Amino acid sequence: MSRDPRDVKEELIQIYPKKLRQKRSEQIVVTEHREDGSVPEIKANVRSSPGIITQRGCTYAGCKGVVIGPSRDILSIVHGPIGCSFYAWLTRRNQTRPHTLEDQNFINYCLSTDMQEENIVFGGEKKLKAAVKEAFELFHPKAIAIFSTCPVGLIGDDVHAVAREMKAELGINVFGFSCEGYRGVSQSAGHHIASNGVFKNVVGLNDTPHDDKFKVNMLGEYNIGGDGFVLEDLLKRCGIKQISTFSGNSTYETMANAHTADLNLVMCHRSINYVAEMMEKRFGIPWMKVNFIGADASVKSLRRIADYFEDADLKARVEEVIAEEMAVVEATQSVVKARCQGKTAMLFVGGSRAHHYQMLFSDIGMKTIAAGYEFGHRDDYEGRKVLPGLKVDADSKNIEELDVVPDPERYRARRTPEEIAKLEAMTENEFRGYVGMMPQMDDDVLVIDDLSHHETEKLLEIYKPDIFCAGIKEKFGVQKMGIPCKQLHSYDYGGPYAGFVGAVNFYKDIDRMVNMKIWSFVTPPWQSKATQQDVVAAD
Ligand code: CFM
Repeated sequence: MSRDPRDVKEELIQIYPKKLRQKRSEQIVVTEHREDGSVPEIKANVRSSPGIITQRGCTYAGCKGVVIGPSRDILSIVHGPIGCSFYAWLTRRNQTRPHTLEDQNFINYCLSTDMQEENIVFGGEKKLKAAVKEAFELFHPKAIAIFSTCPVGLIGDDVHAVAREMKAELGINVFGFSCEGYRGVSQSAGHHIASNGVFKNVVGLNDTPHDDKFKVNMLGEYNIGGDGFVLEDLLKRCGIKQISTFSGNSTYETMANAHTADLNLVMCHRSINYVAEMMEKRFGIPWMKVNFIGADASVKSLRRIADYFEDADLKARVEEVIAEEMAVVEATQSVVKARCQGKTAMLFVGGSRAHHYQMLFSDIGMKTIAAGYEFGHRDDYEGRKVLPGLKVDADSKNIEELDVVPDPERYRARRTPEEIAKLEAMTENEFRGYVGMMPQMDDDVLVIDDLSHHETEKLLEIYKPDIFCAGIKEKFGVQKMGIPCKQLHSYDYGGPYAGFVGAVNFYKDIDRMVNMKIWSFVTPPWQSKATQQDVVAAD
């Protein structure tokens, strides 16, 4: 593992044709902290090249699957061929918990217009209208969301016109998303489109006030494997009221009511920073980057929330909760750390977790030796300070930028500019800011955007890490190379991994994986001395 990462970089890309090699070379950097505080520039959020096996998903997946899907009582109808709906059906482990058995919960359903060739030729709007009406009669939801798949954009069906018509006719909220799979370079475009849609069509519609003293929204927490449940419980114990979550374990009404909170907590910056910014402009609610992945990170985040509210009782309660939780965490952490210290991990996932989960590994003494996002942007790698200098390319121009102005009745600046400046200084620029992945990494580590399958195999061959973190598409290829693969999207069957409870779960799961002897007992068939012919001869 003493190889110079710069040489490894060259080795990863040497097989590519010249033009692709040049492009990939800008998407792979070696970390360093420069004297002026900057980190190397990385090319990100650009198209994957044809012929490359990427980890990425499509824009529809980001809109329907990621941001809107986890909300349990917004009825989702996918306008498109049945496959688009079927393959997104219950594949993300976003959990939800209705309060009563009577409460609406549509998460288990798979609704699609099942477009056929005839609809592609003659248009699918009639079929969509019929589907919306049928769904309404069956389920009587408060809101119906319509998601466009690739063919919808190609043939020009106007899902927004259908949504408007149905809204007027049925008297419920119906809204559409132009989130065709090809609309952006990855699922990241879908996050933006979903954020715009939920902001335009839902947020601000429910003015029910709450007299709780400390009111927050949790943005970018999707309750994968029950993470959201852990955080809800944690905030509740601290005496903090969580008005809404975008969008794990959420309902339509909680999101409509989100503007009554006094602070937005941003967990996943990539998927939801749009909503945070728009809510600040329209309602005057500032946002703060938090990270509840990792025990130390959770402690820091809780203290920052308490600092924001500047309340002695809250601060005391937060410290009590931290002390209780850390006592439990430390017991497991020290045992696991002794067994995992010095082991190595690679993380290639999404647009957020490849950063956050490094904290959990460092809690148990493990080193991250390579990391990258599938679809992160430069600000997720280098920090939001690069935003003003970002060039908007043709693909990004495809996505609507909403012109948001203060709401004449609902805008209320929660903090003065002076208070905001003070908070920015207190939170190491993570109040209305995000420092990104690279500044928090060691020097001389490879950071790779949109990792390809070829590069994955090369990395594993060269570094032989103790664990590789990615998703289901990579898992079995990696494990066939004798390296355990932890899915950081679905958590395999595990989790929750958020907060203190989650940290303990993660330590134990990783300990089991990196210290498991099973791989050394298995001789894969291609390494076995017995050839196919021997087997046949023995028969
Ligand atoms: Fe945010 Fe996510 Fe992620 Fe994401 Fe995702 Fe996910 Fe992810 Mo899979 S919203 S960017 S689009 S933290 S589904 S819950 S695990 S790729 S790193």
